[in-house]
Amino acid sequence: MLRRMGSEPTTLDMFADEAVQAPRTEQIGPRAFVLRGFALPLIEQVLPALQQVLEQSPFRHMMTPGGFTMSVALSNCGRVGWVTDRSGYRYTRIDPETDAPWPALPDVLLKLAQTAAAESGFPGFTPDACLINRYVPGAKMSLHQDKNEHGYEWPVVSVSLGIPAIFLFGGMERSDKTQRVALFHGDVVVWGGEDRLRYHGVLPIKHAEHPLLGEQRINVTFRKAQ
Ligand code: MD3
Ligand code: FE
Repeated sequence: MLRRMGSEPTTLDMFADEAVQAPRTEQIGPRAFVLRGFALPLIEQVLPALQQVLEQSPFRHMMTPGGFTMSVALSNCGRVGWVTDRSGYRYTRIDPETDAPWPALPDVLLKLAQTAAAESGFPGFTPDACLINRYVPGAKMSLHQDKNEHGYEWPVVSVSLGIPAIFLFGGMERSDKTQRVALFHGDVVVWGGEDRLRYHGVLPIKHAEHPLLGEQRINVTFRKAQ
C-alpha cells in the first residue's frame, strides 16, 4: 500500500492493512469454521499435486448401494479411499478401478489439512483418507452424515476449488433446519466435535466458469478414517 513519505501511518492506513491481512474466519457451529481463502497461498502447489493424483486414479462416477449413479465424480489419495457400490459405502486400500493402492497423499495437501485443523482447534490431525469430489453444473450431494469412519474424535477438513457451491449445514436429524454457506475457490472448512456428525449436503451447482479450473468445482476432504 501507498503511504505518504516520511509520515506516520494514519488510522485509515491501519484499517487498510487489516482489510488485506486479517484472517477471515467465520464460525458456523460450536466447532465448525470457514477459513476464507486459506488455501490460496499454496494453490500453485495444490493444483499440480491433485493433477498428479488424478493421473494415477482418475475421476469416476460410483454407484450408491441403492443403485443410483452419483452425479459427483470422485477419486482418492492417502492410505485409504472412500468407495461405494451395490454392497455399500466403505474405505479401501485399493482403488477398485486400477486394482492398485490409492496414490500417496501429497505433502502439500497434508500440510494444508494440518494447518487448517490446528488453526481451528485440532492440533495433531493426521488424516489417512483424502476424498476428491468433482462437481459439474447440475451435480449435487444430498443431505447425509459422514459415518463410515471408525471414530469421530477428529475433524473433517475440506478445501473448495473452482466454481462456487452452496453448502447446506443441518443438525443431528435429517429434518432439522439447514443453514446455507457459499463456498468459493480457496476456502477451507473444518468440522469437528459436536459438529462432526451434523447432516450436510451441496445444492445443485450453478453454471459458472473458473479461470483456472473451468466449469467445475473440486472439493477435497481429509479424514481420519481408521
Ligand atoms: C460437515 N462433501 O464428501 S465437504 C463428503 O463439498 C461431502 O464435496 C461435500 O459431504 C463437498 O462427504 C461437503 C464438507 C463436509 C464434509 C464432511 C462433513 C462437511 C461436513 C462432516 C460433518 C459435517
Ligand atoms: Fe459428507
